[in-house]
Amino acid sequence: MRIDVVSIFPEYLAPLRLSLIGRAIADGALDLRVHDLRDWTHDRHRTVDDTPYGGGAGMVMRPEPWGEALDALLDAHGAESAGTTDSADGGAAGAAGGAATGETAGDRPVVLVPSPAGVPFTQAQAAELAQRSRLLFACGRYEGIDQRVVEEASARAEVRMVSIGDYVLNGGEVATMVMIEAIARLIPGIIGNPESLAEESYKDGLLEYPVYTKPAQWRGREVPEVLLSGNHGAIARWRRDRRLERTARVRPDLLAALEPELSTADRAAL
Ligand code: 6GU
Repeated sequence: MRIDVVSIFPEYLAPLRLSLIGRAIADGALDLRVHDLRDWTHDRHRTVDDTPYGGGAGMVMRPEPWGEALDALLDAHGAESAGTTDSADGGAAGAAGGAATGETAGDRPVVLVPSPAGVPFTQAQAAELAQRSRLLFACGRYEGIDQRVVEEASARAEVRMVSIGDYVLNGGEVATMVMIEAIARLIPGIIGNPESLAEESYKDGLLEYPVYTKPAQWRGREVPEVLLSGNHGAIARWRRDRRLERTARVRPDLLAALEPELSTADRAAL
């Protein structure tokens, strides 16, 4: 998979090169290219914003640099020569990534525009995006990017405004990191243990059960006895009950959605 990120703070994305995602990038499984929006400006001050038409507080991102960035990154021929901040490895990794990901007409690039005004980003969306060959994150400041950019990009890509939660961030960069981490770990071969993907919260709409490790006694606190019993059926039932109980307590909205599918044993736990 190839992921482009366009931002006026490209350094913000540096932590993505650490840990599991960092290894995926180093291994060539993920081709991450971070670009500075100002590379597509032409004035002396590298201006990217201006005051909003119609008045109001704050600034709005001007459409021209965004238009040029999308031209360079979404156009098949312009992509390799675009102003990447990762020029050391970007070109070579990109050529390999494009061939390996086998981009087709039925797999249009997805342009994600992080915004508190977007549709909520979910695990289901992360799983769907992990199947794509090309993603582009357009990080704007929260007052937003001129809406015509979204309209124009829609001709060449699937454009989605996405929010990571009901709070306001200063810009799209941190939200982009959240989404890239959620998506990248679902790309086959990227996470170490596929079983930990299968078991985790949200996959089936329930939150995860509490976990314990050695020592069996710590500061006078015991590990729940059933976990030491070796009775796999009892352990599975205990874990499911804890998941139900926890979901009911902290996320009643999630539990309500599952209510019709619960078994008699599930209902007994609540
Ligand atoms: Cl995706 N962007 C910004 N700027 N703020 C947010 C957000 C995104 N999601 C929640 N708040």
